[in-house]
Parts: sequence; structure tokens; C-alpha cells
Amino acid sequence: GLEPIPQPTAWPVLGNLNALDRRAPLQSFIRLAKEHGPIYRLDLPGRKLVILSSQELVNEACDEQRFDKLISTALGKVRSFSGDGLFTAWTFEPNWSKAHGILMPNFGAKAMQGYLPQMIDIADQLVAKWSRLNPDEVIDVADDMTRLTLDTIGLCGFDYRFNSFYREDPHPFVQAMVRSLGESLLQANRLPLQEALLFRTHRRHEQDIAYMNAVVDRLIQERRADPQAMATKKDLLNYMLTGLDKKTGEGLDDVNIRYQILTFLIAGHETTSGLLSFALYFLLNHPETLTKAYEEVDRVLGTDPESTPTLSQVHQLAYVQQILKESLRLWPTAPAFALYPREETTLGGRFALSKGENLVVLLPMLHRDPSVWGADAEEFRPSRFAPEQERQLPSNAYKPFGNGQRACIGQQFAMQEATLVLGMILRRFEPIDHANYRLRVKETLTLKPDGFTMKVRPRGARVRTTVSAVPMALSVAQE
Ligand code: FDE
Repeated sequence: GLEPIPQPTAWPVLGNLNALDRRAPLQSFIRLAKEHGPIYRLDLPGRKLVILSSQELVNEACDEQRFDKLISTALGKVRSFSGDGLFTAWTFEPNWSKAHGILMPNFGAKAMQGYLPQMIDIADQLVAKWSRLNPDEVIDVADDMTRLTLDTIGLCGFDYRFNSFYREDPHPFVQAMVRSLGESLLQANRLPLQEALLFRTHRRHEQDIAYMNAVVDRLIQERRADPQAMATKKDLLNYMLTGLDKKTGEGLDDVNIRYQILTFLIAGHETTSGLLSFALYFLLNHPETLTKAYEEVDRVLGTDPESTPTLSQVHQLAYVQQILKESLRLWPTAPAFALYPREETTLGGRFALSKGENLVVLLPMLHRDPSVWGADAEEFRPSRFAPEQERQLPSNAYKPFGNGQRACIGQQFAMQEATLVLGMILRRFEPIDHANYRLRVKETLTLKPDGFTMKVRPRGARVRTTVSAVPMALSVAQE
């Protein structure tokens, strides 16, 4: 028989809005899931959500015959600058399948080889910066990882150097992007009356968008005006400018290319930077994992810090990849995706859903479903992703890159980048938890460890200190 979908007590006008922490809505969703179970309903001003977090229910909702990606209220607000770019387009919009068809090949296994030199170029900049720090200097982990991932997607995507490692503050473009994203998310939870009062916020938002458009449009114009670059550069921008969709024989127009560039910058940098930051956080708290990772990195990459990793070496960093996967299990940096049923239906044979209803797949809870991950689901244990164990996972139990045709196009790109960078960091440095950091999760469109800082010392110094117990300052001075 049918069962009602549980719902926390709702208030007039606000509905369940006051059950959400405005600065941490996702963590509110998690708390509510622990209280109300694997499916519950939330009524928010202007939208009703059904939040799913068990493998049983998510597995059913991942059936693309019955469910399709929903552009949630928040993603709808992001459309004010990313339009019908891949991330924010409805599946039925013509530009989604066109861009999907044109860009997919540029994210396949073969294309990845081509991006490796640029990825190494930027990773070298990070390593150079860290190796010049004085022993007492503190690293803001998420800041440096964001420098790295933004510069990587800028270089691989558009042959543009943000040169973030040469700046104290984020590039003005990034500041505009981060502000616009933040404003889009706030808009999703504002009441119409509140919204009407925010003239200055809106003007700032419009200025940010106009500025981002101008920067990107200039990039497109400059490339079009440079036949030499058009003929030789192997980056996403060229693929977008010249690619034709097999089905329609059409290319992308310049406005859509602008949306795609903004999309790749947004999607490609915060998510991957959060992933690397969480991975370092977990390594600091799991010395046995760190030791195993050092062993693999030394064996595969060698201990010569100057040697350049090859693609085959990156692929051999299997344990480093398990660490990254396990980080994405506990803290998936794109923490939710939204779906709607194409027709009226039921879920689990017992929960009625109406056509078009807003479903949210809550990844941090899906990834802690005890029926899949066991009683120790909260434990960081990379061996869960050892090949023989990973194969035994039930379908749709692990979705950090989303689902089906709307899954992340950048998955291989992000994993290659993160594996390379973590490998290069661990070959060279020992991370140090100088402040006894306790995890707090910061929410934007993505998740990051909040206020996470660490120090590093050269690996060589580490070996000497552990062997001879020489105080660190001394052993570094002897270098
Ligand atoms: C997508 C994605 C997703 C799905 C979402 C929804 O459904 O809504 C997810 C979940 C993701 N993605 C995740 C992630 C994570 C990481 C680390 C990443 N991601 C990364 C990256 C990089 C790049 C470049 C990217 N990424 C991109 C992208 C795009 C474009 C998209 C859309 C697709 C379609 O078609 O829809 C995505 N991504 Fe990501």
C-alpha cells in the first residue's frame, strides 16, 4: 500500500524554510535525513522538494526512462549567467544535446593525454610555491587548490592563464564568478518581498555578469581573429568553435559558447579544488593511509622531484585514486543533484510522486547508506574502492559525478588532475596538521573544508626526523 512521505512540521508562508540554515542548507538536509529517514518532503517558498538518500530509492530514481535531470531553483538562478550551457540546460533544450555531442569526445580517454602537459605546468607552479615556503608558513589549502584547479581549466580549456599563483587575491574574474554564484544561491531561498528590497545587490550582480560576459566574449573574438591559433590550439575553445554535432550537422553559436566557457570554469574548478582539499584533510587524519600513499607514489613516480609524470604513471597511482574516491564518498563536493519524474509514479512501490515533482538526491547520505557501506560507513577507508570491492557495490550506490546522460562530462578530467596533483604533492611533501584542524564544511554551490590550513615539510626531512628523532627545525636547517 501507499505510505505518506514524512515531512517536518511546516509553518504558514515559510513552510519548512526555518528548518534550513541559510549558510549551510545542505548540512540541514543531512540533519533532517537523519531525523526523518531516506525520503522526506520539504515545503519551501515557491517549491516543494522530496529528498532521497537510500540506495534503494536512488537506484530507482536513476532510471532515465522514468526520471530526468531537473534544473532546480538554484540552478535556474545560475542560468542568469550560464544560460543553456551544459550544466544548467534542460535535457530537452536543443543546445544540450548539441553541446553534449560536440564536447563528449574532448573529455574521453584519448583527449586526456593532450591535457596532461598543461595540468603538469600548473601542478609544478603549486609545488614550486610550497617548496619555497619557510617552515613556519601556513598554507590555506582550499585557496591554493582553487588557484590550481582554476588555472588548470583555464589553460586546458581556453589557453588562458589566470596566473593565480602570482596573485595575492583571486583574479577579478573569479571574484565576480564567486559573488554571482553566491548571489544565485541566496536568491533561491529569498522571499519575493526580501528580493524586491535588494536594489544594490541586484545591481552588483548585473555588473558582475556583464563583466564576466565581456571577458569571455573577448576570448572568443580574439581566437576567431587568430587563424594561426584556430588551426593549431588543442583546447576546448577550439573544439567549441569548430565542432559540428553529428546529429544535426550544426555548430554552437557564440552566445552558447560563452555559456559553455562560464560553465566549465564554474563546474571545473570548485568541485575539483574541494576534492583535493578534503583528500588532504583525510590524509592528515589517517597516517596509515598516508604511509601507503607515500609507498605507491615513490614506487610509481620515483623520488626525483624533477621528473615529469607520464600518463601511464598517473594511471598506475591506483591507491591515490582510491583515496580520492573515498573522499568523494564522504564529502562529495557537488553534493546533490535534482530529478523529476516524467510521469506520475511511485517510488519503492510505496511513495506516490506526481509528474514533475522536485526530487533531490542527497549524496552525502546516499554514500553513508549502512545497507551498502556497513556499520562503519562514517569511517574513511579507501580500500572500499579496491577493484574487487568496488565491483561488488550495488548499482547507483555511489554517484559523486551524477547520473546517466547528465552525469559529469569532466569526470575523467577531474580524476586525472586530482590524481596527478596529489601524487606530485606526496612525492615531495609531508603535510602537517599544525593547528589540530577539526572539520567544518563550508557550502557554496559546492562543499569545502572551512578554514583548513596546514604546513608542509620536504619528505626528505621527514625520513631523517622519524629515524633519528632530530627536532624538525634542526633537520630542516641541515638541508
Ligand atoms: C555535471 C556534474 C554533475 C551532475 C549534476 C546534475 O545532475 O545536476 C555532478 C554531480 C558533477 N558534475 C560532479 C563533479 C565532481 C567533480 C570533481 C567534477 N564534477 C568536476 C568537473 C570538472 C569539469 C570540467 C566538470 N565537472 C564539468 C561538468 C559539466 C559540464 C557538467 C554538466 C554535464 C551535462 O551534460 O549535464 C557536469 N560537470 Fe562535473
